[in-house]
Amino acid sequence: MALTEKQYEDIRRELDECKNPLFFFDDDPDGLSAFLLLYRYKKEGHGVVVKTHPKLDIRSIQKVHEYGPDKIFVLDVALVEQEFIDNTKTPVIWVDHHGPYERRNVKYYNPRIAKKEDNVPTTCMCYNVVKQDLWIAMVGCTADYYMPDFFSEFRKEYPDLIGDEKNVDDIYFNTKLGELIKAFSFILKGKTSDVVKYIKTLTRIESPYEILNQETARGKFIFKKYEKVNKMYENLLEEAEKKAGREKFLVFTYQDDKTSFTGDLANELLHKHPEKIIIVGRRKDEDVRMSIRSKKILLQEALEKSLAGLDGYGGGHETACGANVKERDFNEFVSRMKVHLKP
Ligand SMILES: [Mn+2]
Repeated sequence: MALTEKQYEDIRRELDECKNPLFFFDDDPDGLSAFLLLYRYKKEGHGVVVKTHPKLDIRSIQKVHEYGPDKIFVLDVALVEQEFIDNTKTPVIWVDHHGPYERRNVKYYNPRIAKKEDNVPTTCMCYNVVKQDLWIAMVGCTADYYMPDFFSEFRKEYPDLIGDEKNVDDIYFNTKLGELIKAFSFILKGKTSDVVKYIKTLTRIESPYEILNQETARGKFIFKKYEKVNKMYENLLEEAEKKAGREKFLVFTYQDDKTSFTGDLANELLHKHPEKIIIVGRRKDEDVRMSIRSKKILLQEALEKSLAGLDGYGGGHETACGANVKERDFNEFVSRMKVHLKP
């Protein structure tokens, strides 16, 4: 349920009662799917991917001026700075499943306010608002390892997309639906001007088969991008796999200025090595940007302790978080994590 029926109705009314909404959303499949669900229902407005991970701050005010919206929706973005809210006269509706944080003058829909350990994906909440595009809802939920209550409905309608798989982890990595998750993730990689074109195309796709079977020109457009990025991804995955040894930790870093695969890689490495703690880092400028994953071991306290006194930051969920440290501090950070997470 996550939010109450009344809250879903409120969000629906907010959507129905605006003319030109601006949607800010996180740059992962959950954020993208949440946006697609609301936008395809409303058929008006504009979407902007939030790359200033994981927060929406004053830098994005320029987008508000550019589009002149009458309502702002923020989807799956962990942090919205008070300064951002205070600097726009437009009402802000924030739907998310991180935090929660104390904010003024914003309509904040977050299941964790009522129940701290609730982690229902933003996509799932948006589906409860619009009740359409079941396949997009399933993509976003599965990408966040969440088994939604509409799963059996989905299986009935799209049996070939999930085969006989039952648990979310296997659906993610062994099925056609998993391929769609990667397509949703990979179209967000690369130059912003290109990303905008792929997102625009996705707002018009009518069925998952358009993409998977390349049935239309726009489906083909998405699929080609997926294939191209997937080649780079598979190469990195193969390299990372070589780092898996006896140790509890699997640590892999790579150098890249443009493309962040750390989240995707960490997820798949964890699927292949569920007993391990995964740290995947991308070296860029002087920083290492990391995705950290585990199946059951809680990471947040160790993360906080390991970052103490270092030039870095991090956060996220208990078994899936992100962190950023200076390259010179990386080894120290990893060895501290090993100490704090010693069984
Ligand atoms: Mn999310």
